Amino acid sequence: MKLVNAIVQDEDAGKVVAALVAAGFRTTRFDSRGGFLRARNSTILVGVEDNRLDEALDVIRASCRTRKRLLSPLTHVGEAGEAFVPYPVEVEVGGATVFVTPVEHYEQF
Ligand code: 2BA
Ligand code: 2BA
Repeated sequence: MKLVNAIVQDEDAGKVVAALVAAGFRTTRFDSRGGFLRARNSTILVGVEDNRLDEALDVIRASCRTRKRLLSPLTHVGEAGEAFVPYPVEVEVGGATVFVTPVEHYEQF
């Protein structure tokens, strides 16, 4: 079994979860926040059998898209110790950042 940790943009998270559930996967969604943009994103956990891992990743891939975001000069103001960026910087936020780890033990009780 593998545990998929997928960090996706908030705009795509509902679609990702719905597509995974429709394909028969079980999921858990957390609200999260990226360290760089400080914007909300979502982290989706999917415990999958090894033989369905690629299918799960395909479903995630099909439900997300990359977007450009502006890192505003004001984003970091007011937080002690943070660097101040004096002009807007455009960054491309990926559709999903995915970590796959082996599951040593799985149990439901
Ligand atoms: P954030 O940390 O808010 O990053 C948003 C986007 O800003 C990133 O998109 C990237 O394009 C840019 N960025 C991040 N750190 C940067 C830096 N030090 N210098 C220049 N540009 C930078 P993505 O790479 O697609 O990441 C989207 C979100 O996925 C991230 O939001 C973070 O929440 C998560 N993420 C990405 N890589 C990660 C990692 N290695 N570990 C944990 N979370 C990660
Ligand atoms: P939910 O996804 O909201 O699922 C709640 C309960 O609904 C499940 O309880 C299960 O009894 C049923 N259920 C879920 N998906 C189903 C499906 N495709 N067909 C039939 N019944 C289904 P639990 O299995 O005890 O799971 C409780 C919560 O634990 C889940 O909430 C989910 O947040 C998490 N979870 C369970 N298995 C997971 C996995 N493989 N990966 C990620 N999260 C999981």
